[in-house]
Amino acid sequence: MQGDQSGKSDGYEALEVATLGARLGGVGDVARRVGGDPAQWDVREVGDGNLNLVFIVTGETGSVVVKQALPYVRMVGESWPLPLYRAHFEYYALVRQAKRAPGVAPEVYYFDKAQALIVMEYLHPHVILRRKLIKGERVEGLGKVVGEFCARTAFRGSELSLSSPEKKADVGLFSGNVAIPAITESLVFTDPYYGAEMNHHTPELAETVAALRGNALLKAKAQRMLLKFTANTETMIHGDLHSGSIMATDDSVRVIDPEFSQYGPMAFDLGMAVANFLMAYFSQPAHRAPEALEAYQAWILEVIGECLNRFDDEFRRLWHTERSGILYPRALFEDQNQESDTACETLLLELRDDALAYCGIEMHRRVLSLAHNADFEEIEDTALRAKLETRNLKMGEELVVNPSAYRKAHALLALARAYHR
Ligand code: SR1
Ligand code: MG
Repeated sequence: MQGDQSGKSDGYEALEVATLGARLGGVGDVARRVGGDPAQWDVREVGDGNLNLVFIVTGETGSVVVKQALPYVRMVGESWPLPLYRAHFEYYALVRQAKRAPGVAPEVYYFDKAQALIVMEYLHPHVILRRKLIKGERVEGLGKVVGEFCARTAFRGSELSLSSPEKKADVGLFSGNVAIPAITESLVFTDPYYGAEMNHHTPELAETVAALRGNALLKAKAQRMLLKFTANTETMIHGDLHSGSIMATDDSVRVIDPEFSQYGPMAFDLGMAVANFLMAYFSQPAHRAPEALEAYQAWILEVIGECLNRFDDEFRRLWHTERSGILYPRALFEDQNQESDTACETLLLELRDDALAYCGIEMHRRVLSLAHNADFEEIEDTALRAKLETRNLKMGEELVVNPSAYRKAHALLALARAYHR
């Protein structure tokens, strides 16, 4: 039910630490998980993202996370209203991810549409991956889990797997989410490439930025990728798969926060994840002692290689075992005694090119547009920050303009090493 333009429904009220126990203590699913007297629950607001309220609630039996949308963009304030309905889509996405890539997204315990709130699994002792990458901590299986997550959600949310009516119905459902894709359309694809109002960048980057924005081919290519992003409803994407949307321990990886989910290009999530690994790579000289730098950067590159290879391997596996939709049907290939591997490999190459182009665009927007990332932003020495950001911007430019030159993971990793040097 939508009451006004912000999608604010009648009775919506933002949660507060002091009122959360009273408001959710009567909800059976929540009360059972947390346990004890709701008046005694320990409630902490921990939201450090750009948009929402996030609480960790602990009682006698356990802990849950409560995430509630605000009717505006938290990082900007009430001057930028944002519909509460985005919480519905995050809920729908979490439910679908649980089916399509089991065990990776947090389990949902309770959803209240009018209050735009989701109560979900408390991931512990997981921390935001970006913090671990800045600290120089390794995560076993990182590339594997992220690569497989991207492949499974891409494949199983598409008409390679879903029936045509089911897929169309879901695309119809998600098409109600207009405000969130609009953020990505401008902040990610367009704003980096001109002096948009909310942009900011490290002052020492002025010349590099002018050169980048003077590259008409780059801008045309970024807009071509935007056209694919807006027009391709290939699969349900996470939509914001950066290292702040991944939580990890030293050997467990979980993907959170799919509020930017929409039906979009199959390669988008993979490209965004790789971009964020590359930004972690380029920012390392500011975070590591020289003696630890080389080994840690080498590990990040291994993660990228693993992520790309796992995506392809898992996609191939699903192609051969779960291809039950209208696309590339067995009737055309296997049933005619013809192999379909060539078709699969051709598609994978197209996806790799798209992923690398999206990757380059994400590398640009995190340095030039509104929402920067801590990997670079926490570097206080702005001259050093600009030097490292320049490497990142230039590699991003090469990827957007010429992605097919880096289809092989080793070529991509060599490019990163070259820009680092
Ligand atoms: C106004 S929202 C800015 C950014 O935060 C989210 O995490 C997305 O990355 C979005 O682009
Ligand atoms: Mg987020």
